Amino acid sequence: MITVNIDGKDLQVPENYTVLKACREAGINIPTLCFLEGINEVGACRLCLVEVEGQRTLKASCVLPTSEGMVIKTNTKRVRDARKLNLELILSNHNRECTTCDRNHKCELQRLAEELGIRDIRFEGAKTIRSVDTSSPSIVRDPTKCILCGRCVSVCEKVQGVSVIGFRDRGFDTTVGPIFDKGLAEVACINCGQCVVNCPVGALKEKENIDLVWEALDNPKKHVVVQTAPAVRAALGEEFDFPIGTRVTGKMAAALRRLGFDKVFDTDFAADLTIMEEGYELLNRLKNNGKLPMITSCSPGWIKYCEHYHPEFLDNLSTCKSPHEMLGAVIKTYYAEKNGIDPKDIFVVSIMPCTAKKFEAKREELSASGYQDVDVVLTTRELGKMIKQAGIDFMRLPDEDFDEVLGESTGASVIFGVTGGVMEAALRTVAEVVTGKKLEKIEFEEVRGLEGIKEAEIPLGDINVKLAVANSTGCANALLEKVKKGEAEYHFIEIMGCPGGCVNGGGQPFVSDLVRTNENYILKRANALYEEDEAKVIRKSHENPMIQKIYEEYFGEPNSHKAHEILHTHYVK
Ligand code: HC1
Ligand code: SF4
Repeated sequence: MITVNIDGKDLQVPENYTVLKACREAGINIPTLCFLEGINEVGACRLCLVEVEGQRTLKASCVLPTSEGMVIKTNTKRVRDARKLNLELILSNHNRECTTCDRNHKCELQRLAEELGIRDIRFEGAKTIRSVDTSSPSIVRDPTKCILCGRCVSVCEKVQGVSVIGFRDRGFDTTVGPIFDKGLAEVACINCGQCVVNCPVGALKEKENIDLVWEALDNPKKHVVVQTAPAVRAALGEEFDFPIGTRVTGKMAAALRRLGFDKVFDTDFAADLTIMEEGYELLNRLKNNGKLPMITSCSPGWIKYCEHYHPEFLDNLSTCKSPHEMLGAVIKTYYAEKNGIDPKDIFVVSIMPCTAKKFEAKREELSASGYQDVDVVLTTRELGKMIKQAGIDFMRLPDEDFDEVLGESTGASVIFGVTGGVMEAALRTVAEVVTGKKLEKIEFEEVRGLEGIKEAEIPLGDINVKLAVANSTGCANALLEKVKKGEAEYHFIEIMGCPGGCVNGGGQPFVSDLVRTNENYILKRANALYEEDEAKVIRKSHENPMIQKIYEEYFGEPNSHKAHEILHTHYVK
């Protein structure tokens, strides 16, 4: 530990701390725009300036290491003026249409302009003119709002291992985007949206599809069915100022009913169905020398990453469709037949924490009934907007349940939304199927936690099953490289495209860098899902009575011919 003096007070900090980290620990909110801990520490925005005794110039605190006896001043006139000047310079080349911006009230630039007391911009001049990139099915990029902080570039490269966006041109003409001015759809972007949730301003957002849903709801000929992903319930409350980690499952169901959906179903039901199909697929592969390791296939960002960057592993992917696609397919086949509704008149809306699901829903191969399994995907953020547009007072809604039959789910399915959850849910079922005995403990702590890669070995009958779990495509890459080189061997791997799993998906509510400093928002959302699991009476997928019913009435058994036709898919090399 070393001692530094910040604004007249001594503070003990570990030797590897930056001045920014030390100041924040001292309870001082230094403004930052480009800073993302461990990901983008570049000192580009020059807002975190501080005065250091003995130094002539002001220093960017985010890249300045602390040293013994350092004397730091964070609130002098010189510091305040310099920060204000730098912010004005950023604002002078920014499209300041705040009232119509997607990030109005959720913008880190807007908040800092207010906090630093900006009233005039002294340097109005020419602005960088670039067109908005709407080529992607998932993400819209507006360079007129970009402040060149580099957060998206670093996340795409360092966390996701994708690197399809970077700095282009020089000086005043510098912009961020794919090379040669290409659109995002023209490069190997995996649509994960991690660039979006890490953008401090409105330069990146999801492709909004709210109007398509209002149109369907207003069309009396359409039977409009909605489903919600596990992770949405752990974060939707943030859009309505609930503390991070508040579970709003019941209010969400109530809000969806008031928006006018004919049925409110739960993707969790299909997560249970996935466990049945994927669990038996794993057992088949283990028994019959099938392709191993088997790798989960729920995360469309990960699937696209695999198709582009690791096609040699495509045969390792489970052939299961992702749960929301399974549910869409079940709605337009089983549910349509049972209720005498023509699938062409059914409109399925999925509420997802994910931007890649927008791309996934458009994949032609996902159309078991002859029509797309899912018609429109909205993100958690978009659902928040719809609820506000409808004037629903979310805070005061009662808790309601999902609709029967496709709304019934278990604790196993809800943890799909956090890294390790699919693996744990699968183990709860596979272990009981293999041994024929009830598990004494159904929690598999080995696969819990937010580390990028987790490994475990679990005895299942005669074999010790070797497992690995990776979250973020960057970690998936590291894991797969080890497998390729023969340095590691597994039977079953879970991969989720986003760090932490779906709770931190590209469609989830924005969490500013400042809030992240004080709260582990990913862990809080994850814990909300574990709490919901614990609160459930039934916590294993194969014990879901509605899952048993759908096999009895329709699919026969897991991996049957019919199940394959409706619930499984293939991949593009
Ligand atoms: Fe996910 Fe999934 S868990 S992929 O993370 O398998 O998006 O939440 O809906 O489909 O169930 C996302 C979440 C989600 C699917 C399920
Ligand atoms: Fe990179 Fe993901 Fe953004 Fe595409 S969506 S640019 S892959 S971070």
